[in-house]
Amino acid sequence: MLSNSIRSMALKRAAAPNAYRPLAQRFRGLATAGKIPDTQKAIIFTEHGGPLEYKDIPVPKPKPNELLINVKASGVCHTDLHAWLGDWPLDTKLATTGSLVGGHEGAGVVVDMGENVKGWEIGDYAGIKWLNGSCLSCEYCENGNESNCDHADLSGYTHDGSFQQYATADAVQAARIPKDVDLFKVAPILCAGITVYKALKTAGLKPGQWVAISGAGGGLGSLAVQYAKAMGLRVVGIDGGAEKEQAARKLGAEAFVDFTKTKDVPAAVKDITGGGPHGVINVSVSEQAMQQSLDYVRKKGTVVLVGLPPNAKVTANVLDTVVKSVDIVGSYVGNRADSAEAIDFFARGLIDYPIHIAGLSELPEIYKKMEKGEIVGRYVLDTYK
Ligand code: 8ID
Ligand code: ZN
Repeated sequence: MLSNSIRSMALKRAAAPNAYRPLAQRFRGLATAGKIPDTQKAIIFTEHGGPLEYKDIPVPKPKPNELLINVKASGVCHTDLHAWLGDWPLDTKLATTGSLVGGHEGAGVVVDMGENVKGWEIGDYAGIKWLNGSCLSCEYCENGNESNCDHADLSGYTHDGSFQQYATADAVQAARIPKDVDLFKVAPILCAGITVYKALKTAGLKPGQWVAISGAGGGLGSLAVQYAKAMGLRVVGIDGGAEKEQAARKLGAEAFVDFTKTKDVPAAVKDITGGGPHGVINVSVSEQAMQQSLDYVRKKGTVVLVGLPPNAKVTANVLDTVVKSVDIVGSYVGNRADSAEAIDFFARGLIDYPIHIAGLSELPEIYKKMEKGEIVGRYVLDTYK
């Protein structure tokens, strides 16, 4: 049962944030090119919303530009649930090959690489991010906006991802992970951390200003609270339920608004922040929550849209937007520099948040909990369980 296998490591490492290292990681981190098996365990599906099969599949071969990474740990992002359900109007790998391995928060060890790879060694720690690779020569890539590349290859979406023991990643985009960090705790940084770090930078806030994190108790939200705190911001968290409130406050939220109990969320947020937060990071999967953020943001403030509820729209009242002079912007993961910076915040011990470790085979149960909004923080899968 899932509940028996959860080992919540939340907030136990305050004094020595990266000292904890699972035993399993220490012993399994020794794979070398000579010992790569032909097959491996993976979670694979062949139709959207169809069976998530835990089974043996071939270990992929790296292309000339790719690393082969022995994945130890993979976070489970709500995007993986969207990919499995197929609820975005963007084709997944199912359209081309008929199967998909999800996952894009994979942390592991480099065990092999293609002949064109430079600057990586066997045994390095590497991360699989949402942006697996991009063309590197279009206008967007040239300007450091690789996630906007028309040819972006996406882990767990157009490229088999990290819900398997061995996964490939373009060596240029793969994240460099320092050797002294816990691979289970760093895994969620590879999407959730990078994304919220970039979103906070996009909001352009100054230390001492208020930021609202809408969806503060979830995977991205928990990390957003910690990054915001590390940046010297004052945080009001918005989410539902006592457990999420407790977690958000423990992570650094100065105030919390429970959307399940509060009749007028915008009024409550404005009241707490003395006229509205200077910035809003929308990481909920709720169109309504995003719409509300346009009401409560402070004059001259910035609303950042990050969460991706299917088919959602927000409507901006032109007069309000002009007279309040509000910025409404989208933010989509981050580039290589954002990734390195977000990992660096973590490696310096500034970021800690609740993770729950489960086995790879338990993914279907995790998706059920995620759909119901029951997860506080992030699930991280042990690919060897
Ligand atoms: O680059 C990007 N833009 C990017 C990157 C990664 C993820 C976008 N995402 C998207 C995901 O695809 C997903 O749509 O961000 C969204 C959130 O991902 P997540 O943090 O992995 O999901 P979660 O752990 O399920 O957390 C969502 C939280 O939102 C709360 C839930 O209670 C949960 O804690 N929430 C909901 I649903 N309705 C809310 C509301 N009305 C709400 N919180 C406040 N008000
Ligand atoms: Zn993600």
